[in-house]
Amino acid sequence: MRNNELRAPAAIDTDIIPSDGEHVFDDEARYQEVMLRYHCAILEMRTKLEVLSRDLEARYRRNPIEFIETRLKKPSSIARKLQRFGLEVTVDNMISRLSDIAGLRVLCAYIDDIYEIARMLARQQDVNVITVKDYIKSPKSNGYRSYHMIVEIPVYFSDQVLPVRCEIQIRTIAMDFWATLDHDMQYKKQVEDAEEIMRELKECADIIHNTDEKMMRLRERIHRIE
Ligand code: 0O2
Repeated sequence: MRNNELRAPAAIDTDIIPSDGEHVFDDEARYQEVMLRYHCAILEMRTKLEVLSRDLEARYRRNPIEFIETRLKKPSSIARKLQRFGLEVTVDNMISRLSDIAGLRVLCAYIDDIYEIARMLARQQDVNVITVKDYIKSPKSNGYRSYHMIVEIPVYFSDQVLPVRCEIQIRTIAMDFWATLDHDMQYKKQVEDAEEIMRELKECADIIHNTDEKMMRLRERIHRIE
């Protein structure tokens, strides 16, 4: 039988709330409590996406969502971002200044699926779209492409309803393939041929985008055939 004293409350379940071994915030208990809100927002948002996916599959026998990945930002990464903004590392600053503590990544096969999913989410009454960054229409100079939405949703707890923000990144599988390698490159220090690698990465980003567009057009042609 389990001893009650050994049973960790849900709010400090390390399987849920990420930790990188050090206490970054003075008020650890409050940090844990707030992180649980973001965790719950991810659960709700993920369910919304899964409902869309099931519904579209049932109606049109086509599923625009291939995968959904979720993550809670690590404390060290939260601290780095707050410091980059010249802010003190506090739970209040984290809540008021960061919108990407709770993150969801939606991977689609085709570019038009990205916009369809984004439109369907934005239409939902309880989804308040705060900002949109369309790095597909306006890619970053390094070639990064993805559709980013910051949304706020109400999360229903036992004693209160709280609005919680999440960042949703929607991209094609091919864009994600590129972004993963680019992300690895960003964390490498002192790479000898960094400029050359970045030039080649940019080249690959453009090839990937052309292929994404071509695949979308081919799919339209194939599906037009009776
Ligand atoms: P991580 O480790 O993925 O969480 P803001 O959040 O509004 O203060 P920011 O950070 O410029 O400003 O927002 P933006 O542009 O929407 O980018 C947020 C996230 O998009 C990043 O999170 C990355 O996940 C991803 N991203 C943006 N630009 C690039 C890029 O050039 N390459 C790759 N691979 N990913 C990118 P974090 O917090 O930087 O990192």
